[in-house]
Amino acid sequence: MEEKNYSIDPVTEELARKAEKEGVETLWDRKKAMKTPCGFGEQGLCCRICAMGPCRISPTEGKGAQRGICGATADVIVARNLARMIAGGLATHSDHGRDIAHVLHMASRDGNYKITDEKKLLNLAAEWKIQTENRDIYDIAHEVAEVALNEFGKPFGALKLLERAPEQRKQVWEKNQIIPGAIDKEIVTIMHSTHIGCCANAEDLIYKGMKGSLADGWGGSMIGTELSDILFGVPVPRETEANLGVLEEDQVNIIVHGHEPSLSEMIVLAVEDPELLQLAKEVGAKGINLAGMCCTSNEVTMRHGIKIAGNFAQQELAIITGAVEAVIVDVQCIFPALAPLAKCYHTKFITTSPKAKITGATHIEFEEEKALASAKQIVKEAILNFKNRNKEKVFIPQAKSPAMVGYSVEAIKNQLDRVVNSNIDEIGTLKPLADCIVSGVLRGAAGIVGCNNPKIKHDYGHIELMKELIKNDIIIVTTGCAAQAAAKAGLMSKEARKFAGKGLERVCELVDIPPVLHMGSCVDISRILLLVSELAQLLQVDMSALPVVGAAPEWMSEKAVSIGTYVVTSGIDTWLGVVPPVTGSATVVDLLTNKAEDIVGAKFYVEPDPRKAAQQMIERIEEKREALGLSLAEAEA
Ligand code: NFS
Ligand code: SF4
Repeated sequence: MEEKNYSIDPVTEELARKAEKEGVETLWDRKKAMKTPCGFGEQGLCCRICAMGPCRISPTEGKGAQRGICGATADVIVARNLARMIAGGLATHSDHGRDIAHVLHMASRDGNYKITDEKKLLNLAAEWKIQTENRDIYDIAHEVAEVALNEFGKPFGALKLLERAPEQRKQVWEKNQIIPGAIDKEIVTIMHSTHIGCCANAEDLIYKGMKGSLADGWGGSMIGTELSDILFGVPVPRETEANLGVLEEDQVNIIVHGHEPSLSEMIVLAVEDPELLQLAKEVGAKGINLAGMCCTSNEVTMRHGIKIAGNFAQQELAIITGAVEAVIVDVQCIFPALAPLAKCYHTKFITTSPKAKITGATHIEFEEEKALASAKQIVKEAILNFKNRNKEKVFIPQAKSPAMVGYSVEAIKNQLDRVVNSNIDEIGTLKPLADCIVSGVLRGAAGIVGCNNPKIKHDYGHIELMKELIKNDIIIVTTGCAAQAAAKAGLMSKEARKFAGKGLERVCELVDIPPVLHMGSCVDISRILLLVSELAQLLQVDMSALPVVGAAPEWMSEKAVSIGTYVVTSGIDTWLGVVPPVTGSATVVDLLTNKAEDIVGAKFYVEPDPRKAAQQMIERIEEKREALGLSLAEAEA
């Protein structure tokens, strides 16, 4: 059968061929059926905000409609659409953060949800000036949860976690009046301002977008990460395996897919339940094999080493193996296509969240009040489905890669301490990392994050970019589906050191890390913000001065738009591999890819070719080094 050429990952190619043979469709088939995308939509020039429209305008051609019926210009239409994308992403991450805060609020000594990291809880309580002395740890937890929940709707004041940014950065935000207040308020303000007949100033709309995005990165997402660590543990380095080859022929295979660890953590417990393991034996399986997809996978692999089945573009392929008893999902990044697809196999597609019911799926509501019982019921469904597996349809590709995961900021510090620090006063800081960057052994760091998008060959954008950068002694931190691409490609194994330049290779050996560090899910990009913020504070500069860059080579979601915006607004230049729908406005393009640098000290670059993007990133890193007066030449290795 012909090469599909959808992906650089042979497992993906193999399963795409199987799909074709079996007459089931995948995202790539639907992408083909889509033909040419709408030019108006692609440029951001279609407005559906009121019922006088939809208005599609073509100002660049000088003929046809130049403005919307209300008179909105291209600049306004494009900026409004972009601001709404940011609000969508901000809402999604933040609602995830809020859910976790509710779980912390219900945590109890004898309940399903417990405090796992007391130290992190106490630190956060101290940061938020919550009384801790002579108090029960669960009382403290509940108050921390209340304060976190207040961050969503408090009537006055700035978001608390912004305090963690370097002074210089806070001044930039203050000067531009983009310090966000309550998280929900920022979403509402964007929705209000983008209503028909409200804000009609592109620049101002972009500022609102930037402000809102900060409420994601330093607000909802950071709350999500902090409280998840308190509840489920701060990730530490551990081994895992990645790609669909992690499925097991003779076991009940369960995939958890989606985002919030509150569900997946309970599934992790449920698959270890002796009664359920016994039931699996009774139906003829050797055991229960749990694997993950998308960010839920990142959450449970970081904390338990649960195997990574694949990333966003592979979700259908998991079902197409014919070996998956159940795909259990909660929220976000779940293809509605999984429902009809699951019916072509024996797979049970189980939705669990009231926020994400999907027609054609089996809905078993996950009730947090009786979390473990709910999780067990869901796992039982999967086990009972084992007998329906059609052996003739089963094909599990053999390929999988070993990976080290679990690099929280705390874990990175520990790792550095273990090997590099001889000075007891410096234990628990990023000083050794800063030293490596200052001396030039490491030229800089890159955060490579985001999704898969069939506009880019699957995983190609991520892997090419990562390989180019590590070859040039730039250490990589990664999250989301980019991290899973790296794990599958072997870039998170110790052997990957051989792809690194001399300086990075040496650091990897000394510190015992791979050149590409898995920092978690997309909400965990807040970890990257804190890492960069701490580095900046160590070197006593603003975040924008550091030789640090960001990239989302295969991004697709509104969440990614919000992330890209808060990363830039935090002073980190960001490369996009997919063109955002803003090209219809020269003003907006100029703001994002040029003027933003004067405003927040960083800007967007758009470069679909990962090799070219890598070159640009390397140049930018060297520019920053020079501006800081750091060594230009390669350090003596
Ligand atoms: Ni992030 Fe996670 Fe993946 Fe993209 Fe979706 S799973 S929140 S949005 S596709 S990286
Ligand atoms: Fe058209 Fe203006 Fe209504 Fe948008 S808000 S649909 S541009 S009339």
